[in-house]
Amino acid sequence: MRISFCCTDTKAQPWLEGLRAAFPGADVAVWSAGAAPADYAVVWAPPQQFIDEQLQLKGIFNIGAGVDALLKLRLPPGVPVVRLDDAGMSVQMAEYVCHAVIRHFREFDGYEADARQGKWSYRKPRLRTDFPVGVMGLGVLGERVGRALAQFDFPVIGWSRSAKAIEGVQCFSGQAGFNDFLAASRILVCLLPLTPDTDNIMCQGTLARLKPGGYVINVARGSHLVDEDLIALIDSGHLAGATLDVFRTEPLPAAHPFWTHPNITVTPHTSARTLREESIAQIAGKIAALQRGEAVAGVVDPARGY
Ligand code: NDP
Ligand code: OXD
Repeated sequence: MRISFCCTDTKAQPWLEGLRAAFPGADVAVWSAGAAPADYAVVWAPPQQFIDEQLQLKGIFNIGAGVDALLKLRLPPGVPVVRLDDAGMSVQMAEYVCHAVIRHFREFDGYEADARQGKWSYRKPRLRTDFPVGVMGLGVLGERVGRALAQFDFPVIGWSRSAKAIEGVQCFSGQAGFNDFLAASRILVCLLPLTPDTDNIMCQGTLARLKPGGYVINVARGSHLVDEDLIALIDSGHLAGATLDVFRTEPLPAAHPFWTHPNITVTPHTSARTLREESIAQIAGKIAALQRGEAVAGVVDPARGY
């Protein structure tokens, strides 16, 4: 068996060692142009040439949960594209989103600013019933985030393509449920995959429907959000601010207004990192299952785009 590793911006050696340990007899190598075609590809943002050279692939494993970049390539028909299915990301995402929600709700940003000035002053406690949190996308990550927020007694509302029943989360689905979902939300968390249906989904028309004093947390993809619309709605006072982890251009360009906006918190696409050991174990388990002719979880449907 031959496994080819082609991951942009990733230190290859530990991945190669992990995969070799899982498959001692296999030829596991970093791809170079013209190398022998592989049976399995382990990828992140590979060039089209890599895909074009793979004439006998049995599976393509993406070392992230989002496959939007991968699906832009011409992929061989019929070869399963498999994304990471949690692999340690959902707990990180729950930490990040709960932190952002609680920091905003409890005004810890304000207390941090006060402390920097040596100022001892209390703010009036706020009611969490006034801060319903809407989670767009109730998949592997969104469901975990919704459940975690419910543990802190926030009213949690969720929205997905298909109907769901999640304890502690009031679920809406499809286009028919979208406006009611938005109208019920004050804090909006985006955990959707980036597809033609979800591109630019957070724009003036949708963000303006959030309850007054709304707050946006984008941890999915930068292209879900229309940057200028967010800034205009914050500056007009309809939205209180945003915590953003993902951007249309990454790294976020130095001159981008998000960096300096007082009500926007920026983090460098770090809300849920790929954890190498857990990911290698998951991918190796799935390669072994495919070799045995078994089905695996996390196979992407190219028609849906996720
Ligand atoms: P899943 O595929 O498990 O979940 C996607 C969810 O979105 C599902 O609930 C799905 O609905 C819903 N959805 C998809 N399209 C629509 C639509 N048109 N309308 C309404 N709901 C829709 O993905 P994950 O939870 O694993 O990951 C979500 C995204 O998070 C990834 O695609 C990636 O972009 C991003 N991500 C970001 C990271 C970061 O560090 N910032 C790290 C990891 C992931 P249904 O359940 O009905 O199919
Ligand atoms: C992912 C990501 O999709 O890191 O896994 O954004």
